[in-house]
Amino acid sequence: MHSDAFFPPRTLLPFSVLLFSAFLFAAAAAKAEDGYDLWLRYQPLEQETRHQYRPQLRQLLIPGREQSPALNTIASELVRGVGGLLERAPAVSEHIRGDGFVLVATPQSSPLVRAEKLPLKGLGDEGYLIRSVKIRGHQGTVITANSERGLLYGGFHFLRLLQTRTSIAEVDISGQPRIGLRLLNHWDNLDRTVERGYAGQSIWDWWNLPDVLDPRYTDYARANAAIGINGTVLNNVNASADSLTPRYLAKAAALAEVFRPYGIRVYLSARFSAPVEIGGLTTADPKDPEVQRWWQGKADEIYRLIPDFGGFLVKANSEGQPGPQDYGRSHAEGANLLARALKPRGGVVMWRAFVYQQDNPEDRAKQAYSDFVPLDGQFDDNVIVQVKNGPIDFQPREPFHPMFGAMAKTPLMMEFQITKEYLGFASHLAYLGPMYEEVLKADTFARGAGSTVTRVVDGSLYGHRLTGIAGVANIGSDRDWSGSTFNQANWYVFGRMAWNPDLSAEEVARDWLKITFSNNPTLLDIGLEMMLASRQAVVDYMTPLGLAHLMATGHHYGPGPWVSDLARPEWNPAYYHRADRNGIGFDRTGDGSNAVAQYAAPVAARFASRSGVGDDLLLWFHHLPWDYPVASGRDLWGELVYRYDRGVATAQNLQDQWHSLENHIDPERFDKTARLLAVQAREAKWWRDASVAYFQSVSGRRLPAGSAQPSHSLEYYQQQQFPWAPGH
Ligand code: GCV
Repeated sequence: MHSDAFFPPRTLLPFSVLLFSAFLFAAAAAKAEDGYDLWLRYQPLEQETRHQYRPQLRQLLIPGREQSPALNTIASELVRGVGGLLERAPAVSEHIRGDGFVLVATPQSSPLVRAEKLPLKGLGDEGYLIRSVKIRGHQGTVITANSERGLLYGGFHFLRLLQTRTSIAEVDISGQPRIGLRLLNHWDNLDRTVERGYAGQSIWDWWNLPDVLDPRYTDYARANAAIGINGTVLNNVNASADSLTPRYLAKAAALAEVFRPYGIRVYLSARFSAPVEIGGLTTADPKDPEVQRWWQGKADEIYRLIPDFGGFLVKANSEGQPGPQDYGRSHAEGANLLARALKPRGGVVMWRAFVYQQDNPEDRAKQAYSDFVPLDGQFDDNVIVQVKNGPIDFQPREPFHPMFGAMAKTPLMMEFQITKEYLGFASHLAYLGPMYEEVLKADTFARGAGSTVTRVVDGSLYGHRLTGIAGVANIGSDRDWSGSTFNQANWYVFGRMAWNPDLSAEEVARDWLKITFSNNPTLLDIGLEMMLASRQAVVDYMTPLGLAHLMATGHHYGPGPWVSDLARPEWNPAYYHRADRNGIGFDRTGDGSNAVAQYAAPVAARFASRSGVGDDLLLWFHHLPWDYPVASGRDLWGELVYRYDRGVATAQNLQDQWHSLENHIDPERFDKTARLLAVQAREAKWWRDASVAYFQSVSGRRLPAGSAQPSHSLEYYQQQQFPWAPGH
């Protein structure tokens, strides 16, 4: 019996097939470590650990699996996982035969679980409970939940306990996501290019869908379900209206079918002008009744094909995309148009706040707030506004976006970038956990101390039920999915923090290292040090002290702080650093653009204070003379060069640290990572040298004693061209 309407029944594989596929998997996994298996490696644990676990994992009971794709999925994953980790799959049985059983069931699907009267009440639709129990005199473990989706997440958590070598002897764990929509955003185009993608082509083979279902689609769903991701926006926010044509909707529906048993819903980026481009209308004006009817018809068509369709993501009136302002309407009027079409079927609109206009002379960092905050209260209740973590654009370090906390009546969701557009593409090691943590823990002070960004995003600050977090995916058709082993950690930490934003970057990194490599203490210590140092290193060698957007034009590969001749002011790095003979930095205090005023008073006061803001964001908010004394005791120029040097030194150290781990890592992943770290060390030096050469030419200052001259002249760096850089 299966009680969860979320998973419609379909023909199931017999269990012998599951076992056989688990065997095949184990055999395949014993081969090369090419990174394909992500956090689902299920390689044998250390012998001693295997022996400890085995008596506790003799039998697996999953009543109702024959009728339910979701339960079948859970069963197959547990057999595969336990079988691989312990080198012995548990017997799948119908009855408890002794100690060491694992019973996976809802109270509805198992009278035994029902009789335990376990506290499931507050766990909602996705939560779960894992508890050691004694049933009919036998010792075992129950994984239970209110729904099959909860069982799925409980099953994956249980596997994680084993993968991280956590005792299951007296386990009592409950888990529940803090945020409702936990989504990946793919910036994937219909021709399989990926905007800001550095890991090969799009994994969506649009051309051959729906006929060809690449097994990768299933593995993608498994990997995401394992970390709690429950939705995916399939196509780029710079959307083609063709994604909404019947041909492409059939392709999206085929993917939705694969993802459904894993609790993952499909969403689409919608192009605002679609009614004109594919609907034959002469306008896309939200107030036009024909336009409204067109979107309603489109929503009906989608729901006929994808009954659990999640909704639309929209980039409107931003970077050349069409939007409601083309018709003199507001973002709220545009969002509500789509929201009303989706509302009857429970769909949502995620309306992006990433907007800035070329004819608007206002500081770019202020524009989204200025556009959106006055609209607070005007959005329908199935609209959530999606806000990037910082006010500019996924820079290595930005302050949190001032919209967080500023719109009490509107649910806001977080948009992080997992792909490293501005942090060294796929080749540099930059573990983004510390960046996500820094933003989520930032205190907006919107309702006094403790009004963290997390509390805006999880809805608790203003009591919103619609909550969400999105990560721009770093996934492509590369064998290792993300272009490098360490990039996988960014996908992983995004999912884990989306589920529980209170997790620390460090604990997630530790789990990831154990699961990805091994439990070896040296590996864990050094691996952790590397990961935790890596993002600050990138900040140091690219954009230290709160500088931003110094990357070369368009593709954003490498340094271009000298660029100042592009048509739109805010496309030029010079717009952001404002360096001249006298000083450097963007004055966003009351004497400058006054962007600080968009933050709550205590935050505004801190950011406006030269001594209070902290050196990490100093030049984001202040324009200062080169000889300004910073907290370290150095002058600003000295500190700038010091940080560039520090970044290069850390990048070099990452290489040495990695080499010290050679005996602990399989040759394939060791070698690829070593090569990428060499690229990073070389490029860190390039970044530092080019930037120092440029700022030296502007400031006319000498390098501090002990700091090396750049290897080449400024002209040399300025002449570098990269017309074929990926992802652009
Ligand atoms: C999808 C930045 C990126 C663009 C991206 C845009 C956005 O500007 O460089 O590639 O477009 O952000 O988030 O919409």
